[in-house]
Amino acid sequence: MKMKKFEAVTEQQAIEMVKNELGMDAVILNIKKIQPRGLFSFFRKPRVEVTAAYEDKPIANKDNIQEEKTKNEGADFNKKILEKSNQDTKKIEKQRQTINELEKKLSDTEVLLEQVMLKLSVSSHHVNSSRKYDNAMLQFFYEKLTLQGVSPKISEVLLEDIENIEDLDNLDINLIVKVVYNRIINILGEPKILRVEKRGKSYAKNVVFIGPTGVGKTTTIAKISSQFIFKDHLNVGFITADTYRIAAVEQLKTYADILDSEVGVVYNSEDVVEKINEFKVVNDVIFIDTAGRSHKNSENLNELKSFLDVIPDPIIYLVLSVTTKYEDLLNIIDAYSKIADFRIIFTKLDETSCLGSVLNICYETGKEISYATNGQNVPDDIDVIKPEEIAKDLLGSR
Ligand SMILES: Nc1nc2c(ncn2[C@@H]2O[C@H](COP(=O)(O)OP(=O)(O)O)[C@@H](O)[C@H]2O)c(=O)[nH]1
Ligand SMILES: [Mg+2]
Repeated sequence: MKMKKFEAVTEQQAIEMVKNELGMDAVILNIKKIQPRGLFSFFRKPRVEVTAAYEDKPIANKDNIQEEKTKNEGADFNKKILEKSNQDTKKIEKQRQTINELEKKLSDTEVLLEQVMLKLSVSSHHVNSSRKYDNAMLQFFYEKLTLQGVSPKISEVLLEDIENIEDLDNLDINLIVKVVYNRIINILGEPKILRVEKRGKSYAKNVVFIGPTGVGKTTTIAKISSQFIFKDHLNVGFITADTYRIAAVEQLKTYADILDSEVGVVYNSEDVVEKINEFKVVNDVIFIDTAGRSHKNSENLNELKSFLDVIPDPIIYLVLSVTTKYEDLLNIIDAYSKIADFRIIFTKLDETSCLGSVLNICYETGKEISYATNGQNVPDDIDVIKPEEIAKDLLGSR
């Protein structure tokens, strides 16, 4: 509490002043008359002094009161706005929550729908086909894999881990995909790419390409060698033993010209040894092209064997087109296995959407895989085989 004195001519005026300045809550403590004193006091009227007490807060006169009122009203307004905005925020939050819940429900429904669709397609799938599995999911994957050219036997191998799971009917599709995917990757193994380092004088790596006619041996040599020349800045020499077709020699010469490299043409085993000795002095790697040989012609294959036998430490690639029938591919690999130890390059992946035979071959022959070509463009249409991509292809998720 504070006290303040007000002086006025009349008591009423003084109280009026108190009210104006201190507000209606001010308490009048004392009222007294003050007689004028000193010189000329006779001419002055007596005054009234009012002592008032008030709460210790900013002194309020009429203006202050109005100001206070406005302030209060403003505060009220702000408060209301704040309340409203709080309410609005709460409302928005609630709406957002509802939307989130709806979205979640929707995506759950989508997943559910996908599963139902899958189940439906599964059940419609084997109406006309002979069933391998009682379980619809397993049957679905079995058909999917065999449709991609994976042999029935290997499709069963891929699914055997899942088949042994107890609660098969409630199995999550993603789990099946994961298990099969990993199995495919394991069967395909790590691709074996060609590594060439810049060597000392008089040593070059000898890389030989063998395989049936027209599979893409010469084109693939051009693709791989371009990488060594342009990317690794290695010296590359070419030797061709494909003298059966004039065009074949010309084809390699054309690529060698573009790549600014030398080509040697050889007709027999002695020639090739001589050429290698000549080329190894200046080159880091020598690519040796051979004539296409039918796997059914054992005489031709034996000739090729004699040729391969004289090449020092050869790295041999058997080039196979994925467009060749799977049984033929197995026979080709079998026949060539008798004359050489090789890695496999698959060509013409762009010409098929069934890569099952790649997996079949890896499983059945245990041969290492390396590159895959997917078009006629030199040097671009080649890459190291990517087991993950083949697995995705086979599972139909690419
Ligand atoms: N579509 C496609 N064609 C290819 C591929 N690789 C090579 N070819 C083509 O297959 C044909 C035969 O290729 P070539 O290298 O002469 O086969 P080679 O007889 O085994 O030496 C040529 O027309 C090539 O352009 C490929 O990955 N995809
Ligand atoms: Mg050729």
